[in-house]
Amino acid sequence: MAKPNIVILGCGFAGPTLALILKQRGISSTIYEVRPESYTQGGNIALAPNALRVLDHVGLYEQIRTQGFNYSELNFDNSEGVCLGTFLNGSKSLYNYEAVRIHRTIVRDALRDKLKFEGIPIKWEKKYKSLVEKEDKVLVTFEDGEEVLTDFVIGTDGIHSAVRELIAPNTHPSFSGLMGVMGHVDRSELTQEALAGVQLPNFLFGASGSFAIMPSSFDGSEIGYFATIEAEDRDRHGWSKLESDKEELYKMLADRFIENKQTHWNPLVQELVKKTPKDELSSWPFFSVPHLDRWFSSNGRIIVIGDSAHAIPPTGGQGAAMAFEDAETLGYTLTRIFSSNFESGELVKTLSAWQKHRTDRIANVLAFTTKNGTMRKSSPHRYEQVAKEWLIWAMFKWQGEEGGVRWMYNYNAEAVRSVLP
Ligand SMILES: Cc1cc2nc3c(=O)[nH]c(=O)nc-3n(C[C@H](O)[C@H](O)[C@H](O)COP(=O)(O)OP(=O)(O)OC[C@H]3O[C@@H](n4cnc5c(N)ncnc54)[C@H](O)[C@@H]3O)c2cc1C
Ligand SMILES: *[C@@H]1O[C@H](CO)[C@@H](O)[C@H](O)[C@H]1NC(C)=O
Ligand SMILES: *[C@H]1O[C@H](CO)[C@@H](O)[C@H](O)[C@H]1NC(C)=O
Ligand SMILES: CC(=O)N[C@H]1CO[C@H](CO)[C@@H](O)[C@@H]1O
Repeated sequence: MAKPNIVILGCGFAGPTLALILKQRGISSTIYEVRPESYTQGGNIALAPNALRVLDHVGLYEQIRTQGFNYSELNFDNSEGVCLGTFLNGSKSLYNYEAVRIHRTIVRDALRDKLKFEGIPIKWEKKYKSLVEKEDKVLVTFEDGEEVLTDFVIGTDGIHSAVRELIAPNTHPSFSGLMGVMGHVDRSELTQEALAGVQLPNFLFGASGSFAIMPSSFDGSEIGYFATIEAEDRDRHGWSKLESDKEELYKMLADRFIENKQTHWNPLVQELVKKTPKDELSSWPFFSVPHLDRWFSSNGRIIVIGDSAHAIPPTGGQGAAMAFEDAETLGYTLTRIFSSNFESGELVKTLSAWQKHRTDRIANVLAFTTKNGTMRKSSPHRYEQVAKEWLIWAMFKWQGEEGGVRWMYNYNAEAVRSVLP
């Protein structure tokens, strides 16, 4: 077979990871990204042990480890700061990794630097106009007129994926009714009294929303937070307008976490909101993507992974992890497909085996994250709040600190090899 050639559309988390796994196995690819190289997106991201395992496999864990805040125990409190339980989000002894809270841009830049180091080309501000399947190839035409004939096109173009439209038309993402608002404050700005009231990192639940407080720098000097609140749906223009309207984002926080009649929030939450540099607030509406029966086109030459194939609600901190795992497993699958003894008639069967391996796992992760998602919503009645607190408490008593998530954090993408024909 001629030298394999793969086009990857999207340079977020899944795209670069796939390119690096392929490169380790001698398979070259090119990444095309619609945004300019200078575009940045703020906010922090939680990397669970299963996300870190993939980053380790592409040689980036050691570097990332020292640039984010590592921790094992996450505390759950009510709004007053009364502890309801603790949960192990990571653990060196159980899962081989602690959890890491880190700036999104650090992870993104580490991936991009590694691509450059490995000589993997990234072409910025490239939007495709059409993808046409031609027997065992795909012809990609870009808006600037460039044409590329390739063996595979992999759509890693995120939640509003255009590539998904070709595989499963009219599968538009829908707004879940919840959004996140994120900010951070320097630890030195906060009073000792407020800091003493809450054990960090902490996930606080109250009747007006939930508020996660997590240090986000290696030495813990930066205290980030992530508020989850209910919101009205908007169109894409409305969401990007809100993202740049920092006064409005601030007001959303202040109404719920400072001057809320329903809930009294402990001093740390109130101080964090009051002392946030407003221009650094960011927002994230939670969308879900309808279930796709197939992640690839009928002849198997166009494939989607990551947020374009599925969107995981943010409640379990697993969205990026699933994108990383998809990328690593697809890397091994394509390696198998390009191996010398591969029968080309087996392509769809091989991709189906890979997809089943992934969808089975994602179904389990979704079950975990959505059950917990309903807890994050605000509760209009006091008794519901009490029930919610009791529920969280009972869950910890029953399951213990480990919380029955060993299967989620100990996953190793190399396992896909044993299911491929
Ligand atoms: C603010 C925020 C906070 C988050 N926090 C967490 C968290 O704490 N933990 C967690 O696990 N997950 C979190 N997530 C989710 C996580 O970021 C996503 O699940 C993950 O980034 C998905 O990776 P991806 O590569 O599939 O898509 P993305 O990272 O979205 O990358 C898609 C890329 O494709 C590009 N693109 C789009 N269209 C095209 C096109 N037509 N052609 C070429 N390129 C295109 C985009 O510009 C983008 O660069 C968060 C998301 C957001 C927005
Ligand atoms: C976690 O952070 C501490 C410093 O806060 C550091 O001493 C330790 O080595 C880190 N552990 C890992 C696994 O990075
Ligand atoms: C830790 O657990 C909480 C609750 O399940 C979740 O929201 C958070 O994102 C998790 N963090 C990681 C790194 O998995
Ligand atoms: C039902 C379910 O999946 N519950 C999980 C919710 O989150 C807690 C802590 O994060 C876990 O311990 C539970 O297993």
